[in-house]
Amino acid sequence: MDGNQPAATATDTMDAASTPGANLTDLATGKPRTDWTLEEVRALYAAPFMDLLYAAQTIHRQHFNPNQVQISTLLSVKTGGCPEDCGYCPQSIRYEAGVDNEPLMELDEVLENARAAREKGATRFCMGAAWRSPKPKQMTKIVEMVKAVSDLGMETCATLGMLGPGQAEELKDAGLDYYNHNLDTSENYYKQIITTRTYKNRLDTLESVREAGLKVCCGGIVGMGENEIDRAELLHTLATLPAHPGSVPINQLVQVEGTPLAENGPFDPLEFVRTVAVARILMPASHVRLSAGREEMSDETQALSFLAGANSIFYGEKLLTTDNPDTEEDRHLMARLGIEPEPCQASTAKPN
Ligand code: SAM
Ligand code: DTB
Ligand code: SF4
Repeated sequence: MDGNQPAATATDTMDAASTPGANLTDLATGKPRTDWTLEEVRALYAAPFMDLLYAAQTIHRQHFNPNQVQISTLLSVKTGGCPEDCGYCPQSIRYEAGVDNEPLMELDEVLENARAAREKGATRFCMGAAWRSPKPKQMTKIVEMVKAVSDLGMETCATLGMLGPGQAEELKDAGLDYYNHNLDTSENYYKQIITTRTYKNRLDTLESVREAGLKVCCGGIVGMGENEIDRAELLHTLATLPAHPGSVPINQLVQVEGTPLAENGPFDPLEFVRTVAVARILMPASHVRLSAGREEMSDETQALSFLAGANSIFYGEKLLTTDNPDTEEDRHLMARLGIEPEPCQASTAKPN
């Protein structure tokens, strides 16, 4: 290329490409908007892979350092015995997935895990509980955990099931930064995966969380047998919430023996990357997390996902009950890609 010529822009390149059904030039502007139509989202899904990735990476660079990834660590503070029937979940009491019903973890053990995660470079600590929704007594203990982890100077996240308005405020007052509550899939396909709580229940919890002033972490799972329209509908719902979630976890189903979705079969890696790219274009300023399923993914799929705009991972050898890549392996991958951890965004940086 002539050194005096400006580099080709995404727009130039996309004009030259044939984009049947999709005018990427108009759609992929990088300006956050919450008025996406489903047709626009479907058009993005239908775009040629190269155009889509180029547009997603271009937008990613408008909002983020492309060589940084936010590092979160998960801890299951209450494992198993959950009364819900989520078809993907090994923690449901309805399935024989080899997960024992354990009591709520003691504060000391939670803090020990949080310190270890911080030591390894995690900046956000996410506490998960296998509950339909937390009870008042359980909330008291969770509030203690949130305060103590926040005092370590880490960002805090919790995922405890459905919340009412008072509960979201209680967590906010404790200093919680993020609440994770996923929509999981499209409203249509949802009914085939979960019967014990409705899509509306989930949207109501998200509203309570938002109104309490907590940041929202909300995404879904791919590879559950849904089709492309379901994935487009899920992303459309996420991108047309009153405000984009601050974090958008894209999970690939971890197929756990004993759960109804155990035999679902592999998910196309390029379709996974496409989902990440569409999420990045729709919610340009949100952290898009390459979440569950990395253990089953090749390094190349993960690298392509980062190129498509993923900029957050779960780091640590366990997710909640299933395996995540070894930290050594992840460090090696990040080094090969020249990716560094994003600095901590917690407002209280007072390590002790
Ligand atoms: N019980 C709470 C709830 O469901 O809201 C919080 C914990 S739950 C395990 C959090 C999320 O983990 C689920 O919404 C789902 O998106 C994800 N998840 C659970 N099992 C999974 C699996 N086998 N593969 C991928 N994601 C999974
Ligand atoms: C999210 O979207 N994925 C995480 C976190 N939020 C809580 C959970 C993944 C769970 C994978 C199955 C397991 O380890 O039990
Ligand atoms: Fe329970 Fe959450 Fe698992 Fe559903 S996803 S069974 S609510 S722990």
